[in-house]
Amino acid sequence: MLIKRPRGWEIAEALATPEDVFLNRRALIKGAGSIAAAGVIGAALPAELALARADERTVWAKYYPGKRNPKYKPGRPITPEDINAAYNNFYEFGSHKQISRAAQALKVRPWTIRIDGLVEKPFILDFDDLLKKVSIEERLYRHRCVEAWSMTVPWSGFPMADLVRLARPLSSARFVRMETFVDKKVARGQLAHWYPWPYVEGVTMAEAMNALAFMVTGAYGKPLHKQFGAPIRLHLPWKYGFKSIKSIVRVSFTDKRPKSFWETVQGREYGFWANVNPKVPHPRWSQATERVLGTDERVPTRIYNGYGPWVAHLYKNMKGERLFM
Ligand SMILES: Nc1nc2c(c(=O)[nH]1)N[C@H]1C(S)=C(S)[C@@H](COP(=O)(O)O)O[C@H]1N2
Ligand SMILES: [Mo]
Repeated sequence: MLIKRPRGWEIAEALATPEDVFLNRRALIKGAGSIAAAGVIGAALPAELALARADERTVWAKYYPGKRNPKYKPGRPITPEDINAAYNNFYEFGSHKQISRAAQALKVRPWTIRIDGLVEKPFILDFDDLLKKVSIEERLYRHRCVEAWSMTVPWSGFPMADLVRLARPLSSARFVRMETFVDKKVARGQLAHWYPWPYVEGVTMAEAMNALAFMVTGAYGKPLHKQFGAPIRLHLPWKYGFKSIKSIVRVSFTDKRPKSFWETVQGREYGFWANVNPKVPHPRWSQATERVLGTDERVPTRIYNGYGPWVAHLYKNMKGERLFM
């Protein structure tokens, strides 16, 4: 019999509390009551069923798989699609990982993105048109959730810098603020009134223009699964996963630093920068190691999730900022 003893750098899984546990406890104390109504329980869904509507699949299928960009070598095996597609954070559909079935209620076509704020001229961007204006490529990226688990995904998409150029921001724009859809009828998790819907995230213009910042429209060689944030989500591989906002409907340019969803919920624990750093623990657990999704391995976490050569320069001379929360 093999008895596994944790080594020094291993942490008990229970120490990494899922983001909701603490909050639901708090909501209970506040007397919010019907949490069950918000937590839509869905069974895991086979990946091939993930695109429920035929038109959504066929119209976009021709863009995938994008040509693989060999610059981004993850150094780890790709997380199996069926595992990844059944283990998601998407609070709009419930505050647990098994939201894949519930997320199939999301209608992703037609889909529009409002571009506004400090731009030459605000406009509505239709997602089908957007796909025609960009060039889709595939990148293998590591993703590190703040809850200390990680995955490796073959995303398809295009650089965020291309979206910024299409938006034609004014020189006064300093930040990009993004929003997820709100539809309580579709996304039952949004009935949880103690969360500050819509989900909001933001980055600086320099971060948005960085080569790594990737607008994701596909995964595993197909149009994006709904549970991954279809039809378009962000991925910032050097930051904790919560920065990578899903199902984006609005992109605004602003001179004020946006306050993100998790910062609003719990500013002591989730900051604006949220760069990965194994040496800066979350107030309630260590960030030193991560559980690799689909394996029983724990591996050491790396600063900037191993993407320092691309991004560390962005944070030089930013003393006094909480860069790693
Ligand atoms: N709109 C929205 N975006 C979101 C989230 C969310 O709950 N809602 N969760 C974030 C978190 S915490 C993580 S780890 C990733 C998870 O992405 P995945 O489900 O594709 O693994 O999405 C991020 N983007
Ligand atoms: Mo996360």
